[in-house]
Amino acid sequence: MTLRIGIIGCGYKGGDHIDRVANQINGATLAGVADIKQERAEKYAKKYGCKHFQSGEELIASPDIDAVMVVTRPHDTHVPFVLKSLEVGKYVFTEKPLSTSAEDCKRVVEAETKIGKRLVQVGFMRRYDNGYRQIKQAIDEGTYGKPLLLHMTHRNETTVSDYYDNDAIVETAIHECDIMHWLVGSDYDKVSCFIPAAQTRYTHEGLKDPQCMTFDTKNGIHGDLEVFVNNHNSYDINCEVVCEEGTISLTSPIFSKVKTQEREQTAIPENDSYRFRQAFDSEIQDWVNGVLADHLNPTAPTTWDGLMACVAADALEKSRDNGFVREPVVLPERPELYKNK
Ligand code: ISE
Repeated sequence: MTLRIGIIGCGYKGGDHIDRVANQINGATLAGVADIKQERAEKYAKKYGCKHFQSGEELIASPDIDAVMVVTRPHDTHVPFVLKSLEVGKYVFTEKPLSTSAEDCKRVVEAETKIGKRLVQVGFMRRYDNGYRQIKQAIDEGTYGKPLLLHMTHRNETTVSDYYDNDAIVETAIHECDIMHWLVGSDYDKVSCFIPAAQTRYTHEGLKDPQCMTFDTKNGIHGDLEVFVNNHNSYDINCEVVCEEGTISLTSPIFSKVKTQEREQTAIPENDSYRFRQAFDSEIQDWVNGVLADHLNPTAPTTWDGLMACVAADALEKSRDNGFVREPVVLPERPELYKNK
């Protein structure tokens, strides 16, 4: 069987996934697209000879679509499409964040728990990145002793103009909210967000840039994170894990280097599509394989992971607004469906 995928959202990330599904993924075909801006959907429908649906709801309800991908903006449009897909019993992949608030994510947890089967995968693609995977393996196997500290930086070259303070947390730091607890295998105890006085001149009134965050897990590991989204140099993602007997760090994919005029140069990626291409390809292939097997990979990011990240993000926002105190991260009880992963 070839899985007929429908994609809602044809913007920057949507376009990337559309090209991926149409050209890259085994066992699937791009069957339809929808976007609130009709001309964007029309463009891709023409490019790939697939159906153009007038709305996301129409795409989800169509008998020509087996499984749905939600890649819309703003991010609080994800949950309604995810819930609609669950209503008609279709598998759905949604880009991160699952939503912009934990309350909203809980509605998906409830709906999926009622069905009693995992139908949702959340787009925390970093879990599929070969670098993060090597780090996780070393931590799990205790190769360098136990992990003590994580130093993380999340830097973007520039942002879109409608990107504000909360986006630095719920759109950007949400990746670290997910990856750190996954790497060290422990839920968060407390998090904090601090705004340093020195701010880049390239930001605007609604966006503090850079921002500094901390994460402390229940098993006592401390992480610090710099979010700097107008760094005016490159897409620069770093993660260094300090263990008892060694440190492990991510490197960017580098395929060549230049030596010239007594200097050695390597390129740094300019955006996430390039930096995490291997991770994006692997996550979508994993989702497709899961849907075709009628059983999502138990290690793929779940609705619960989407909720956990949003609970941490909510606590970060609270800390930022309440004088940078360390805020507790309080999770509801984990339903059976999301245990033993
Ligand atoms: C974007 O939505 C992403 O997911 C990128 O990975 C992140 O670096 C960027 O800050 C976000 O805006």
